[in-house]
Amino acid sequence: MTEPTLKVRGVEVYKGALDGARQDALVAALREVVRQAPLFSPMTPYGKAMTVRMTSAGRYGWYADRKGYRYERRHPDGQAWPPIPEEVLEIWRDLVGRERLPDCCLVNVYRDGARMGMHQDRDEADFGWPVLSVSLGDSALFRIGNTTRGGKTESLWLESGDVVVMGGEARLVYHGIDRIRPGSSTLLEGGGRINLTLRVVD
Ligand code: MD3
Ligand code: FE
Repeated sequence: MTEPTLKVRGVEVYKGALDGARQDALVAALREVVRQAPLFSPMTPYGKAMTVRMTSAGRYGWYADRKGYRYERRHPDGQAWPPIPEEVLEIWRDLVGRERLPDCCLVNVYRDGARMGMHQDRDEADFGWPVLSVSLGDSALFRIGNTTRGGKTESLWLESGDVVVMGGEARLVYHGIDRIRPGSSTLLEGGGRINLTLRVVD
């Protein structure tokens, strides 16, 4: 296991953790995930569609509609979620360990002005396990707040190939994506950003 490049409020950032070849391999594996489990725009409880498009791999997928946020065993089309690609699990084993593997790999796709408002990740049973995030494609302005809503925040740019681990004190901090910098990466044909978040669900 390697050392983080920087630590912001307990959030561990591994800059450039994935070289170009590994990023390309991830994109190819994710293309297959999206073929089996097409992207959709979850609805917020307020009845507005999220600007980020999503799908999942693993035993559970994250889902949202007017009834709320939750993990589901099946894609909204009815099929089980595809398995988490081996290339993705390898990143978790390197930085988190082999004791437990993630149950869910949420795939977030950001295109044309998509963003994600400040929120906590608290739909999981055990906050003792960290969340791991992988950034691919265009750079994103990531905002880190506090364990309660409001207060001062800190922002940092996440670039393609960066990996972030949120464990311990950082696991329940509010966070969000303010904006994407179009044209900042050539990884994805047609531009945009993909973020993977790996979570232990139950
Ligand atoms: C800090 N995704 O899917 S990843 C999410 O870039 C989510 O798509 C963002 O927030 C994205 O829930 C941010 C970085 C991240 C992920 C999970 C966290 C930061 C976190 C959980 C706890 C604290
Ligand atoms: Fe989150």
